[in-house]
Amino acid sequence: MILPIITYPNKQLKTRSKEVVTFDALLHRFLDDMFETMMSSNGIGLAAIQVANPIRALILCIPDEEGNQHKENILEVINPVMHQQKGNVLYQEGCLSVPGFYEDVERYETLTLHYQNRHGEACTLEANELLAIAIQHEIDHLEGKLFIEKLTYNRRKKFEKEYKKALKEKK
Ligand code: QAP
Ligand code: CO
Repeated sequence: MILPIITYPNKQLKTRSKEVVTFDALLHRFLDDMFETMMSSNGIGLAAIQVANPIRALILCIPDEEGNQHKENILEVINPVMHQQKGNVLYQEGCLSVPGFYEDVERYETLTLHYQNRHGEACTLEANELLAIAIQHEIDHLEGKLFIEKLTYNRRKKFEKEYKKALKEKK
């Protein structure tokens, strides 16, 4: 089932999501719905709060060199904690909850992630490149943060102006 995606400036996106404690069929169905929703919107990452569920769950499906996404490459991340963040990179980010806007954001280059999978099993992952960037972007969602909050004052002003204009034109 494709779920509606909440977009900025919806205040729900500011929610701090809660730990997942029950790894049951309901969670599995929800993760499946998140995947369908993300793929139908051409996303590479989605946090649960973006579909109005404030739980610490996110999914990622990083494209291959040709830009194709494969269901086997889906990463389901529950209750993540980042460790050993190193280096810095700039990457032009976007977000399904901020449609049509892309801007450079600084992130750590590499990190180690501790998380649980859909069965509640403890997992560890070493991430770099786009995966490391996507993990940080999605974990920010769990804290109620959007990438636009990391922009400089002037770029944020540019964003607000452009986004408001785009919203008006949609109506
Ligand atoms: C987060 O973002 C991310 O504006 C995932 O019109 C971003 O999937 C991780 C999207 C950058 C790493 C690097 C955005 C689709 C998708 C849009 C997305 C749009 C259509 C964003
Ligand atoms: Co996002």
